[in-house]
Amino acid sequence: MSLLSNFERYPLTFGETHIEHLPRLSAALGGKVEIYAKREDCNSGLAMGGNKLRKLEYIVPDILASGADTLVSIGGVQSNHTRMVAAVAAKLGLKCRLVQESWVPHNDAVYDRVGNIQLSRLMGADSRIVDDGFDIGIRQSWEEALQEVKDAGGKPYGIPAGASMHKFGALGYVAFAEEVKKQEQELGFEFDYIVVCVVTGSTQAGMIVGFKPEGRSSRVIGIDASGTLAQTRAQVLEIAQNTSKLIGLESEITEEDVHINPDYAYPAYGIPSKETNDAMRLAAQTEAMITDPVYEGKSMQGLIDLVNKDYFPQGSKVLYVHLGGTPALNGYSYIYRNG
Ligand code: 5PA
Repeated sequence: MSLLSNFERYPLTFGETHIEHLPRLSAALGGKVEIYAKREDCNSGLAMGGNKLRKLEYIVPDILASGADTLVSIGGVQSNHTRMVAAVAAKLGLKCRLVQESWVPHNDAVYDRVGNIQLSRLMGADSRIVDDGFDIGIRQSWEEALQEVKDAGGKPYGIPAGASMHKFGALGYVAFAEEVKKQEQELGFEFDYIVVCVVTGSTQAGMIVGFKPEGRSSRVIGIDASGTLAQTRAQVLEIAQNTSKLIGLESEITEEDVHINPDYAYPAYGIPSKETNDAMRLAAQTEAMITDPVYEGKSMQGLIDLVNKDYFPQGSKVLYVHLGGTPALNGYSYIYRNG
């Protein structure tokens, strides 16, 4: 029986996402492991989809029950999450107020006009840029935006950064783990490791909870892209523990269930290193799989480096989870002007 049978889900995605074998990338890394990708980046027709829609599917019933007329959320200028909140607002016929903080010290001339923020504006969101720097926690600018909506006579519904510190924020990735287990039965094998990017935490936290009954939580390798490891780790643990209580899981989530590798977040959140860019090029040139410089490029870099370092035993089957995020590439056009 599903761990989530007591929770309502409002469908925003196409359904199960594809698991794709990546033979050319596996061969380019020496054929030591078999790499597969679960394509969360292709999960919906809503504004190019991505991981946030899986999370929001379990939040929408609460939004509808609240009677709110305005969704209020927060992220960086090129936030994928705020794009997805704008998409859900458009789809439900609600208003949307977005706080876009200046999380990334990046100066591409059109950074605040293309990619995610452009799509959010196109979907009618009231998107306002503020000066505050990077922080994954609950933010004052978000609380002020909620108050502004109230002062103007509206009824806001707040969704924190990455939907992570929302009580239902991790349920979507508990469902993801259940989906992987079902697909493993169809494929006839189990993945030895799952590699996933982590920043605000509810994606990995949901997976940790979903794989806990089989004792597989620590096989979910989070690749940190936040550059603030202690805060991200603490947030993942807190979300996983709260979610496991919420769904009534018997065994408790502990530190040992949380595996996060901090080695690839340099030089800073939102800024790719040379190795990030090389990893993005390799995935693009072997498998036509496009990753972004903020999130998936860093987890791809981590995957590649861990294979090169023989972290995974020979013959392992490794599932790379592609969480979306490619629209942000447009904000980094100078870096990739020659490919
Ligand atoms: C994001 C997050 P978590 O925040 O759930 O840990 O997920 C990390 C992540 N990949 C991985 C992509 C494409 C992401 O967009 N994005 C945030 C955003 O504002 O877009 C929440 C930071």
